[in-house]
Amino acid sequence: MRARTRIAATVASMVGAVLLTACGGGDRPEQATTASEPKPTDVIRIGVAGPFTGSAAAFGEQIRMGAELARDQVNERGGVAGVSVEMVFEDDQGRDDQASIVATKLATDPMVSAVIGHFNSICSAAGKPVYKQMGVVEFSPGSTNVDICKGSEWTFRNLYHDDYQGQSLSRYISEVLGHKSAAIFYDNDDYGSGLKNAFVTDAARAGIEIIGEEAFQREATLDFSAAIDKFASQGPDVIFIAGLYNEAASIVKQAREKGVDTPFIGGDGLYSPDLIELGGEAVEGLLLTTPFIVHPDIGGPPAQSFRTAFNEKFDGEDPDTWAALTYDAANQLFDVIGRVGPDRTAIRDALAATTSIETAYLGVTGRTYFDENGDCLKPAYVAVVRDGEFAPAAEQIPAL
Ligand code: ABU
Repeated sequence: MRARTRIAATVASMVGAVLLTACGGGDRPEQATTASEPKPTDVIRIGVAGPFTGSAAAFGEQIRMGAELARDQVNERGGVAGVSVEMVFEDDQGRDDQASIVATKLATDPMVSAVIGHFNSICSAAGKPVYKQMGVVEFSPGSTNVDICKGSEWTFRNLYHDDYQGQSLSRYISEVLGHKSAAIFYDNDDYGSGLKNAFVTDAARAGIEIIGEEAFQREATLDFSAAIDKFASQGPDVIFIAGLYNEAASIVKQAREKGVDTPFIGGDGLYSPDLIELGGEAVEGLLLTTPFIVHPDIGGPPAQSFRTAFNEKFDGEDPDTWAALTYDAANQLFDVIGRVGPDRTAIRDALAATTSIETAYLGVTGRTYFDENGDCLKPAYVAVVRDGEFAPAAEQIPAL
């Protein structure tokens, strides 16, 4: 956890300052609708918060495109209950301090009905107290740290969490790949360390020996040669990376340049076309877990229509899983707002009431419904890099 105490204090002071200056004349913040701004019924405003710049900006770019496609499609259909949708994009840079600022900006805009975001777990965690205090839904299409939804009735996500992902990885490594030992690189933030811990816990049960762990700080270095040399001398059956694509591409490239041919497997933070662009030939054969695979062989007609529409809107570019999850989050919010209106509390209550497969929202990534924490009950898949693309692995995670 990075600077959590400092951030909590910052959030408290930022939100406090907003409330102090905002509440004098009534219940609504001071930035409430002015004559030049649309009234709440004129437009539905949704915030979208993600890493639009920084070392994880490839995720942000796909999130932006998934959100824009959903927005444009709903507006072409006449909007939500006849009201057009606009989106406000805020860049958290993949940093928790920036996420607190962005969350405050979005939550104190009374026109914002709900927020899609954040992507990085550290950012969702940093935004959570702000959204909770201001009473705005925070709907993450990417954060998987196990604690993200706990402690706030305003935070939801539409993908699995890392206890499940870590267990899925260890079961795949032991039961499908038949490996008995692993070395681990992990990003020392909420996502990387949480996923690593979940994996290590289940690896003990599965009989996988952990021969070494190497933490790294995102954006601090891209030189992993010392740890690669150490792991190479220890000879693990597999190397697991709990981090994001930028560092993962460097780790795998440097290992291959040193002649290390140990197989690599990663978590969903590696799932980006930029992993392949940066890693090139070195990442061929790499396996990873993911909440969804955007591929011609996966998903029914809704997934294929989404892919086609995305290709058409963005000059042939393919969506990744984060674009698909963002698209689903946006459309689920449109569905809810169409039923209960744009009121923040009504939206929260409607999402919280979506607790069964019968009432689930059916999107391109499957059915989204929530447990009592706002966590989503969706499966994990295994993708492999094959011929420069992500494809479903021949064997998937065995059923529990
Ligand atoms: N789950 C993908 C990486 C983003 C995060 O949870 O930090």
